[in-house]
Amino acid sequence: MIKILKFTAVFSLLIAFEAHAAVVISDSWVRAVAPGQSVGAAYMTLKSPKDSSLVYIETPAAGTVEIHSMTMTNNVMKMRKLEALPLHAGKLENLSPGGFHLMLLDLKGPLKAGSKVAFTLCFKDKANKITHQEVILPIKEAN
Ligand SMILES: [Cu+2]
Repeated sequence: MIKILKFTAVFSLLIAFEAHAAVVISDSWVRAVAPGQSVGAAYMTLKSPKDSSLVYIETPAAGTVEIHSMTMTNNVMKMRKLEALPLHAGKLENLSPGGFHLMLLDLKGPLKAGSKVAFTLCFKDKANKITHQEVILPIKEAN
């Protein structure tokens, strides 16, 4: 079963983590997935105040989350797994359809538009310090 947080829980999570928020996360969403499918994708824009990398992602909605890039070679779409997504200080890094994305593998259930999914993002800075950030992503139909 996918863990769906109610509005009140979302609100208190936002307040609890705001003080530690190092990376600004915006335009974040999860693509709705029909029942029976085991793979999904999540998108967001990340802006880190300092050089760091997105190194690990976790969600109760999926068994594994991978960072993927997507490229077109001879009209063939290719996805590649990245060990980390580098973030440059003050620059927007866009994860969007057709480009970088978070690949959700081994989905625990259908992802229904209108619901929400919690994610934990782990960032590593140049001094190898790891920080975690919680985000709640809305599930939307791709358009
Ligand atoms: Cu992918």
